[in-house]
Amino acid sequence: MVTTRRFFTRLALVTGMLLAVTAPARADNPIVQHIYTADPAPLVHNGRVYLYTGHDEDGSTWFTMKEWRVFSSADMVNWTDHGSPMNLGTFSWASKDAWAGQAVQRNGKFYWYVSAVNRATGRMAIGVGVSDSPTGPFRDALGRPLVENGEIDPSVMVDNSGQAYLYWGNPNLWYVRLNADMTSFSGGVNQIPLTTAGFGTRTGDPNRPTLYEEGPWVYQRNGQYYNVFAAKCCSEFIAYSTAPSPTGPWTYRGTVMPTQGSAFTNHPGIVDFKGSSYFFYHNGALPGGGGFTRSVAVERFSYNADGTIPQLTMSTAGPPAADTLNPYVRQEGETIAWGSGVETEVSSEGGLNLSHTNNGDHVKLKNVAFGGGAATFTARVASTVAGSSIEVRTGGPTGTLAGRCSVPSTGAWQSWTTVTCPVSGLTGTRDLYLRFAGGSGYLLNLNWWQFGPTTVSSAAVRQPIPEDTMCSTIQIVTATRSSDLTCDAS
Ligand code: FUB
Repeated sequence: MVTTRRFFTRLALVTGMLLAVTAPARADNPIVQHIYTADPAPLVHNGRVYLYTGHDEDGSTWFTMKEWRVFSSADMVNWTDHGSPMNLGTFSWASKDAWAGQAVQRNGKFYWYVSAVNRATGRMAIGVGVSDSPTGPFRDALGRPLVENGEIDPSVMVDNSGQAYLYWGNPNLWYVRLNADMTSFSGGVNQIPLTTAGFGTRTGDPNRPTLYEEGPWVYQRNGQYYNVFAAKCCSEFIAYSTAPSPTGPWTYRGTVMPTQGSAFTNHPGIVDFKGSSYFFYHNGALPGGGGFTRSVAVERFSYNADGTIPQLTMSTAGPPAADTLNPYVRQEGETIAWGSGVETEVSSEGGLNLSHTNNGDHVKLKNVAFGGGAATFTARVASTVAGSSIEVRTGGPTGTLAGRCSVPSTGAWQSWTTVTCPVSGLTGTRDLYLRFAGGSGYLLNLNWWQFGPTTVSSAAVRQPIPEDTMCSTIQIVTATRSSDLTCDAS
């Protein structure tokens, strides 16, 4: 994957897509740049949005999907990669096609309903993974499909009465009433009548008289039920219907997002978070992107006063930040608003780390709240080369230099050390760029980073300074200006 992804990045550079690759300052949508993602399913839990996606393989010429991925954010702009906590191997019965799904929390557990081919029947089935954590790992809750009728795209909803429903389908639309255990259902498999009043009128395909195609996203809001779905094929657009009950009758309400974005599918997901509503979708906006190499993106929106959804347009800017990022607590290297050239991989220290950095690659972090000012930058790094560094910049990837941390060779890509360097000019709330510099080839891995404030607050003092930091605790605590600090790993 890494090799092919890098190929696309380098190919873009030489084939005239220079602008798209090197002008990230104005583009923060799609959400994830280091892999292709599809079929977004957001879930709000404990002050974060967890984003469950599929993963289109690089260079795909079909929906070649082997795993599902999880990302999360507390501000809708900086997204942390949690890797792949569920894949086809999680389901012993599944042979291929790790397609769309949705996760929900209940009973203190997280249930992730997904589509995959049942090896025994060769048909698409719906499986359910379960975990104690929103980021997994997930295990097969049943050891067999929950339900199977050859159709796809499960959407799960627990309504205000506590009744859970699972909807899915292409070309039809189905639902079951889930039992409280979330892994069984009662009342059989029910078909929702696809009427033109309920789901709009499609022309040109006598077998598909309504606009409903696939990808239902069903939820309850202010006593009304919404079914937002991929409409018409192909290319798809996003439409929606509403109903007074979870089982209908449905009334077609129109377009949420017209056909846009160079992928012939689209797939909706909607949540409310920190006072705003957000619409997730996918497109083919990344270099090398298209119908089978898709990327998840997001827009902020407001419901109209009558509860209808306004028509939305894909953007490269994405939503404004819903919160600030605190640089004085440890932040993961794989937390990214926009990454250029970088990858992520599983870290020997747990979670993921940022990886495969070349000279000039960078990550952007948005809306970082430096407040009165930062004095130091500390990073947990690994490298097999000498002479690389992390440049701390503002205003752009080659903007104002606030500091530079030298990174030594640690002997192996997963042998970690901590480096600290002085920084200056970092005050207020601003976007931050971590740029990787050095010779040729891969430079360094970054597991986490953290700034130290100029004025040490009680909160900052409580943050432990790692033992192998080259700055001593006393140096940091007594420094009032960044120039007081000379400690560095070099
Ligand atoms: O990602 C595979 C399939 O493409 C999904 O299941 C559909 O919704 C469409 O997005």
